[in-house]
Amino acid sequence: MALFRKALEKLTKGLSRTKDRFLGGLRNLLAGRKLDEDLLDELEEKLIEADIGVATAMKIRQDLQEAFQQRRIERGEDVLEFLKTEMKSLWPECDRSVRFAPEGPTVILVAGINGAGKTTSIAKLAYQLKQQGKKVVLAAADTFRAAAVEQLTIWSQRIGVEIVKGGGSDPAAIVFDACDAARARNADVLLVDTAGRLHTQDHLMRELTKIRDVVARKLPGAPHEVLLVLDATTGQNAINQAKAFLQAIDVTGIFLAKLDGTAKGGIVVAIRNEIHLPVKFVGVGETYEDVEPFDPESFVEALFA
Ligand SMILES: Nc1nc2c(ncn2[C@@H]2O[C@H](COP(=O)(O)OP(=O)(O)OP(=O)(O)O)[C@@H](O)[C@H]2O)c(=O)[nH]1
Ligand SMILES: [Mg+2]
Repeated sequence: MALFRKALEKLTKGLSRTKDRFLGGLRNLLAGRKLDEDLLDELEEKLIEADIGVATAMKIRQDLQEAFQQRRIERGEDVLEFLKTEMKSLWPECDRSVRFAPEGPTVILVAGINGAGKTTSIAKLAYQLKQQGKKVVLAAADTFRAAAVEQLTIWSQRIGVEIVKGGGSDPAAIVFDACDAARARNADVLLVDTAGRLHTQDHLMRELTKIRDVVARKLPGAPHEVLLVLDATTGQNAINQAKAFLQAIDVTGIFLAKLDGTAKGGIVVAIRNEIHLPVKFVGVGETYEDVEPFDPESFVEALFA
């Protein structure tokens, strides 16, 4: 319970701008009002502004109207509780845990466009897994930018995990070696950093699938997870990016980075309704400790706190 409270506090702090701009506003908007068409219009608009997505905002509006007609809610003040319950119900019990290999190294491929937060998110996962007593190896397969390998190396030193980097520029070759290294060193998890930008998007997707094919040949059942890192501050754009990656590779979950930097936490709802993939982790800051497993209950509470 203490842990839950800590996570909630951190997320609430992270979402503080959301609270100020979006939901803090809602509380004022609702106080002392009767739930009429005007208020419904205003509410729908606020939901859309918060990145919840047009279709979902319309659905929530309809449900509110119905609840009002059936006299289940009457006053503006009741709306907040209604919204909380409605949003929490969007995430029925679903498996958000990491899929580990039954034996041998688990491979987690991390993808996303440049600047989304891949390398930082890898550091967060590496730290968390290490805290859980797991042996972690990193693969520096983003060879497009020279600084990328350096950045991952610094994280590996700070956290105290091994890193495999290659002299050459072929990411598939580095991943090939990293799989061998992970097995030879009895690692539990191999985290693979990938490029976010290549000459064209087509290049990027082809390189990703090539990396996936290499790990699939090297280790049974790999990759066990393909986490797509999305930048929460890019709003609906993140949804479009996700769709492009989904066409190229079997993404198994979302790592939603920079949730602390957006006034629009509603993007989590849009991800749920538009790309149907579980958000497994959320990033709430720039250090390796700033990561939380996504928990709908605490997320919705934080959103409306
Ligand atoms: N506030 C905040 N900043 C973050 C978070 N995650 C990443 N960042 C910042 O976002 C910027 C980009 O992060 P990177 O991890 O380098 O992103 P990347 O996807 O690896 O970028 P490329 O390697 O260029 O493709 C850095 O300044 C990070 O500190 C987060 O959860 N919250
Ligand atoms: Mg990077």
